[in-house]
Amino acid sequence: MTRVTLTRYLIEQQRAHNNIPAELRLLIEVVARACKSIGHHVSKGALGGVLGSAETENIQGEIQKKLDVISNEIMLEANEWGGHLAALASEEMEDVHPIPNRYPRGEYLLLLDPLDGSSNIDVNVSIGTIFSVLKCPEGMEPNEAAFLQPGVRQVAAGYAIYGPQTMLVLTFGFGVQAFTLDRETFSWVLTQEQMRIPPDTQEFAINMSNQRHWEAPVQRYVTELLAGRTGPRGKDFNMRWIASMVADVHRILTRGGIFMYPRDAREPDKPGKLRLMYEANPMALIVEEAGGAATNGQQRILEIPPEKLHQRVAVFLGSKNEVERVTQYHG
Ligand code: P6P
Repeated sequence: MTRVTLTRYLIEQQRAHNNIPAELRLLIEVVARACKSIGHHVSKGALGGVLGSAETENIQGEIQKKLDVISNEIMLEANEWGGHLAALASEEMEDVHPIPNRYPRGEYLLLLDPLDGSSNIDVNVSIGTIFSVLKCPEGMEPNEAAFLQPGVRQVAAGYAIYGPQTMLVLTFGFGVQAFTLDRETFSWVLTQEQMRIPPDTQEFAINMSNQRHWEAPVQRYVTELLAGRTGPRGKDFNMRWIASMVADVHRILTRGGIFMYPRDAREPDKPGKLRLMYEANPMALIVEEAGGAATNGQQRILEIPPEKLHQRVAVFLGSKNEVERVTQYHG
């Protein structure tokens, strides 16, 4: 079987569909190369002195892991000089990071969770990098306001997962492709052309320890799943919770399922834990492009008008019929 590398895939897609302009191709190749470098640092573990806390805090007031800081730095350095970006935003930085004046600026905006699932770094569980690409509005300065576009405006989205295999999953709005890192040639090789999520599932993902804090529709939905074959759903369900969104979403893309991180009563003024711009939106685009659904319990995540760069959102995503059911319960 001919091995199609990421570069060849992008060039052939542009030739066939004219949907990946040169600057966007450069952006994806630069981000994909940076993900290889992040994965390399992650895999060193204790040998690389990269485990543990950096003793610094991010915008969310969370203690940063050394690898959070390293991953963010790798992405900044990789994307500064190419002339494809107007600015970059990251979970690890409070403010938008404009491309320095010494470099040419392009028309794209890149949003990143450089290393998602940090609580899993020190215990060697899969983690990942999530990215979202928008276009900077014509004639607009690349400040925070330029980033505040709904998820439907994304021109590309993807993630890398650093697990037993290192994989890159991408969408440009024409289906979902997966690439596996060939560690001998250090190339991304196309291994899945059109990932699809089955509309039904028997597997759900939620942090059950928060059950007493959930709102009624989520209580009802999960209680029905737990009732199994003799309950209203008439079938048994299995549960998985990796606590790395990238790993949970990758499992759902691979074999179906529903992922939920609802708002809860612990912090009623917080709409959820996950971030809209660089976690929920990219994952929602990928899931919808694979035939799944993604809502905040009330509406499509991709249609939520952003108000703040780091705003949070409730997330229900995965197998279409399950997401529609739990969303209907919220109605
Ligand atoms: P909890 C990781 O910190 C993360 O942002 C997501 O990747 C993951 O789905 C979620 O938080 C896990 O949250 O509360 O179960 O630790």
